Formats: sequence, structure tokens, C-alpha cells
Amino acid sequence: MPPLPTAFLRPLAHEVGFSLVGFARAEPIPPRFFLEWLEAGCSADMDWLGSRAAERLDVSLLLPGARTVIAFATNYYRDAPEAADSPIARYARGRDYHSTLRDSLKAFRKRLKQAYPEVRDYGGVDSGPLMEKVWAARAGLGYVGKNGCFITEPFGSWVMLAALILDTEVDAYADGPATDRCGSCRKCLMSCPTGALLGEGRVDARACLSYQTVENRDLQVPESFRMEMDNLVFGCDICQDVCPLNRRPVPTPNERFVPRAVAQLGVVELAALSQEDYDRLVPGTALARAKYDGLRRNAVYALGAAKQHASRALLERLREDPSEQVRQAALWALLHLDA
Ligand code: B12
Ligand code: SF4
Ligand code: SF4
Repeated sequence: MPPLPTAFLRPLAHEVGFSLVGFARAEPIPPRFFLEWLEAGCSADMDWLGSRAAERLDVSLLLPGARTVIAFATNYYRDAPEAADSPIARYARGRDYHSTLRDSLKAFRKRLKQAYPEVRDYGGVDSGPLMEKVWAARAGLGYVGKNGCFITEPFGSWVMLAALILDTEVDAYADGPATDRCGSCRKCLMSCPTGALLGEGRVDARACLSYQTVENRDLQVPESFRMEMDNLVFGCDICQDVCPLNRRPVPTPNERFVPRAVAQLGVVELAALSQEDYDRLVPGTALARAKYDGLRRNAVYALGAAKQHASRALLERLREDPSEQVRQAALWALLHLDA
């Protein structure tokens, strides 16, 4: 089959909602950085990262005969004053990005299949065994900064990524990652409150507050990290907020990223959230990953870390909460108020 024309694929990607698109040859990924990262324990308890390592490093195990990986990036930055002080990271304030990017990917695949029915593909957003930052870099959309985030020229790092593998060539490929623009800057390394950035874009998930607030399903978060959660309930944007390459964000026109009502709640309201309000406000957003008790546990830590004395009565009430996660967090927060 002749190579697919990028002149057809590029506008199609924009029509279905992606902000950036690029094309990389589906060559195996050198295993060193990923395997060393796993061996050092940097994946914390996200065992799913290591369990499909071979497929992550060689996409022809996901799609036999793979020739091309199309990388997509979607700008999610919204300038929303009502959510300006939200303790929820920007990517999680609107509708769940998984469904937003998946819908774009689905529409892209449908139109691709209509035009080229013989092409076979395999796609993913976040949860598939695909190294999305590597593909975005190879496809020329930007590079991985010292903060471990993928940085693009037009939108900084405020982009979510997706990838699609094809068993067909395209007529033009990128030359590789865009030029590294970090230079001698070290702002993110200096600003990370927990020292999770190890240099060269490596992140130790065990020490990353994004991991601790989103992925850590344990009863408790280690105490040294709780202390740093004074305005963090879900995800962490500190190393992106300080980045000079994010100074001129471009507000996305995509309405799905408009912050939802839950992003207008402060730490106190999130700690006091009733099950009914949770059911009304959270499903359909990425926050659902932390579940009702996990979200409240994090908010309770934030009250303790910020020494919010005015919330003592709420914390006393949460000491009797049916959830052990929340009860233990409330006990810690109360002790910390008086420390
Ligand atoms: C596991 C994971 C996490 C973990 C670990 C983070 C990490 N940086 O590895 C935790 C839970 C901590 C996390 C946090 C966040 N995450 Co996350 N996460 C992932 C996931 C599922 C896998 C990442 C992975 O494989 N890590 C392993 C390391 C070793 O690989 P790597 O990250 O690709 O980095 C290496 C390579 O890129 C390599 N490299 C760099 N350039 C090049 C070029 C070439 C050619 C090659 C071969 C290699 C190479 O060097 C890097 C360092 O070793 C991806 C989705 C996916 N399927 O890819 C989302 C993803 C990386 N996360 C995302 C987001 C948005 C976040 C948060 C910003 C959320 C938040 N606000 O709280 C934070 C950011 C934390 C940070 N500073 O990085 C986005 C990234 C968007 C962006 N612009 O960068 C992704 C891509 C999800 C998506 N679909 O958009 N995340
Ligand atoms: S997301 Fe937060 S905790 Fe994680 S590396 Fe960045 S600043 Fe550090
Ligand atoms: S803060 Fe500086 S070092 Fe860190 S990613 Fe941004 S430009 Fe690079």
C-alpha cells in the first residue's frame, strides 16, 4: 500500500479536536531509561507499568507490522478565575480528559477507516501500554523538560497526549524531538516540594505529590508528603506553574475543559463533601480515580498541613467518619493543628 498522505491526516487531526499532530517511525524504544527507572523503584506501586514493559518498548507487539506512530497533543489550559485557587490540578478540573481525547481518537480512526479501509491500527490515551511522551518527542511535537513533562512550543506543557499506531507508512516523518529549551534553568527542580525530580526528565513517582494524591490507594500517605499538601487535593501543577515556558498559555476553545462545579470548591468544602454531592459533582471527571474516601483523605491532610484552625469542628466530626482512611487523616490533622 502507498504511504498515507500527511496532507490528509493533519487537517483530520485538527478537525476531530487535537491541537497538534506528528508522525514517527514505529521503531523500538531504547530500553535503558525505562528499565532503569523501574529498577530504581520510581514507579512506586504502579505495577501495571512494568508488567507490559516489552509492549511499551516495542509497538510491533501491540500491532504486528507496525510502521508509524501518530502522536497527538490537546491543549487543555483554561483561564477560569472561578477555579483559580482550586486545589485540583488543571488537567482534572473539566470533563475527564480520557473521554475527551478518546472521542477525538475514535472520530479520527473512523474517518481514517472510511478513506483507507485496509489500514490496521491500535490507539490509546494514557492507560494503554504506550510511552506517549516518547512518541510525542519522536513525532516532533516538543521535548521532555527537566520537570518530566512534555513541553510544546505553542502550548507549553498544558497538553494531554494520545497515540495511534498504524501498520502503514506515511509520506513524511518528523526528525525527532524539538530542541530542548530548558537550558540552564532549574526552576522546577528547585520548586518541587518533595524532591521528586531526579534530573533529565526523570520523576520518582514515590515522592511525587501527583502520585500520592491520585494513585496512592494506601490507607495513609507518608507523613513527610502530607505536610506539603496544604493546597493540593488531586494532582500537582507546581513544576509546571513555575516553568518559564508556560508563561504564555493559550486558552483552549474546547468547552470540555471548562472547570466543573467541583473545581470551584475549596479544601474545606472538599473535606466536608457528602456522598450525595460527590455523586452529583465528581463522576465524569478524572477525580473519580481517587474515589470518595481518597479525595476526602487528601482534603483532610490539606487542612492539617495548612493548620486551618477554623476547621477544627469539621475535623472532630471526621474523626468519627465511617471511612478509616478519613478517620486516620482527621486524627493526624487535629494533632498537627496543635503541633
Ligand atoms: C506513570 C505516569 C505518571 C506517574 C509518573 C510520572 C512520570 N513522569 O513518569 C505520576 C503518577 C507521578 C504522573 C504524574 C503526572 N502526570 Co502522568 N503519566 C504517567 C503515564 C501513565 C506513563 C509515564 C511513563 O511511562 N513514565 C516512565 C518514564 C521513565 O518514562 P517517560 O515519562 O516517558 O520519561 C522518559 C522518556 O520520555 C525519555 N525520553 C525523553 N525524551 C525522549 C526522546 C526519545 C526519542 C526517547 C527514545 C526517549 C525520551 O526520558 C524520560 C525520562 O526518563 C503517562 C501516560 C502514558 N501512557 O505515557 C501519563 C502522562 C505522562 N501524565 C501526564 C500528566 C498530565 C501528569 C501530571 C502533570 C498530572 C498532574 N498535574 O498531577 C503529573 C506530572 C508529574 C511530572 N512532573 O511528570 C500526561 C503528560 C502531559 C505532558 N504534557 O507531559 C501523560 C502523557 C498522560 C496523557 N495521556 O496525557 N504520571
Ligand atoms: S508534580 Fe509536584 S511533586 Fe511531582 S515532580 Fe512536579 S512539583 Fe514535584
Ligand atoms: S522550569 Fe526550567 S528547567 Fe524546568 S522544565 Fe521549565 S524550562 Fe525546563
